[in-house]
Parts: sequence; structure tokens; C-alpha cells
Amino acid sequence: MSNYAIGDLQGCYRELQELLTTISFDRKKDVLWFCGDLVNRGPDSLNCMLYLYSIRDSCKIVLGNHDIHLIAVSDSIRKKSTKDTFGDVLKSPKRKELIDWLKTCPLHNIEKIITEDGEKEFVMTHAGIPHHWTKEDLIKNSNELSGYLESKNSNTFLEYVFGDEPNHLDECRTPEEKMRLNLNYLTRMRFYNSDGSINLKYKGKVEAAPGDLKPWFEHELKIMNQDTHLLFGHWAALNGHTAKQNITALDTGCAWGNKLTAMRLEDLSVFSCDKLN
Ligand SMILES: [Mn+2]
Repeated sequence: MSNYAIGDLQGCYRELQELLTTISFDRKKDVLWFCGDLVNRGPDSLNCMLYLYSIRDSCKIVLGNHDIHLIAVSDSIRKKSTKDTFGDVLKSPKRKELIDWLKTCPLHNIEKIITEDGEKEFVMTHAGIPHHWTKEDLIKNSNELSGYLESKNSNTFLEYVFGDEPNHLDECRTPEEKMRLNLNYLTRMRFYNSDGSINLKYKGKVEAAPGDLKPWFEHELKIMNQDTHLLFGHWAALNGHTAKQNITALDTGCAWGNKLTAMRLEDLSVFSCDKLN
């Protein structure tokens, strides 16, 4: 039995199947962790969702910004953009079932796993974890957001939760603003500005970042201790590199022509499948 953490799928269904063949995935024994952004930009969002739904008992999925955008478009809260490629999900007879299921997926997953190096606590979110959050903060804030997304009033939640502002904890004046910032921390964050606000504009490489931008994972993170291992996706420009032993970037940009990556958590072995033409 092994746990595999898999990077941003973004509709790359054929690459997922090839990767699962490479790792000899056995749904009766193995567990797949998905770091979110299951859909969009790539060609086969519907097939990805149908497949993951069919093996959902063998999966730990956290939601990414594209997944939440899909939910909001499906619920007529947001408009589909010309860049969105999840029309197949919206047109599917299974749409409601799939979207209802997506709403039950959390924004984080925490689990202790026995590795070759002893017991480690793996923590997965889509984009990252803000430096000032403890594990308890993560659980509380993430579960609060999921509670609204899963509730009958999810439309009200989706109406106020999109937007880039406020981008600093000190600028949150209402509970709604704080939840918007918390969702952005979990699903969209890459860099902090020097004043402690998050920068949601620059998406590129760390070495080419303008001015004083610093990746979230370069800050001293309250959640880390010696047995913690963070897993995240969302940031294809990192190409899997954080230069931190205990923080793994899983998004290797399959939808952008690069590759889909899986890491076996028990020994941190990395497997990948190049983008298929
Ligand atoms: Mn993302």
C-alpha cells in the first residue's frame, strides 16, 4: 500500500492514466492525493472528473482555484471565460452529481504516514499555507470555508469569495473579507510583498520575480516542525523545485506541455509522464 501525491491535473486525463500505469496503481490498496486544479486549461476535464469520482474512495482531493471557479460557473455565479476548457463538464448529464461531489472536497488534507525516515505528517493544500498559520489555524480556517461551500447557501458564499482584495490580514474589515483572503491563501497565493500582503499578479519564476517579492514557502512557517512535510501545486513555473527538503511543489505544468508528476510519500520517489500529443 502506497500514497502518491499528484500535481495539477487540469484535464490531462491520458497522462494521468499513463502515470497510474507507471506506478502500478491499485485502487484496492493505494491512495492518490490530488493537490487540486483537476480541471481546466487541458483537454479532458470531464474524463478526469468522471474517473476520479469513480475511484473517489481511493483519493484524497483538495480543491484548487480552477475547481472553485468551475463550481461558481456551474452555479451561475461567475461567467465562463474564453480560456476555460471545462465546457464538457457543464454539458454533461452528470454535471450536478460531479459538482455536488466537488463541493464536498476539502481545501486541505493532513495525515501521518510511516515513511522510510520515520513517521511524517503530510499537509496538502492547493497553493500554500500562510506563514502565520499554525496547524490549528489551517484546520479551522479551511473547514470554515468548506462548510460554506458544502452548505445549501453556497451561492451566497461564492458571490463574495472571489476577488484579489483585501490582500493583507490587517485590511480585513468583515468576516467575509477574511474568508476571501483565506481562500486566496489556500488556492491562489504564490508570493508575498515585503509588507506582508500577498501578490496575486506575478506567476512566473522565483529568480525573475520583480522587486521584493518572496515565495510564501521562503518565509518562516509556523506550521512546520521537523516531522512536517508540505505538499502543494498551483505554481507550474517552479517546475517542481522549492529547494526545501520538506516542502514539495507538485505542479509540473502538464497542461502547458511539460509533465504530470506523482510523488510516493513513503520514500519520496518521483514519477512522471510527459505531456502526450
Ligand atoms: Mn491553481
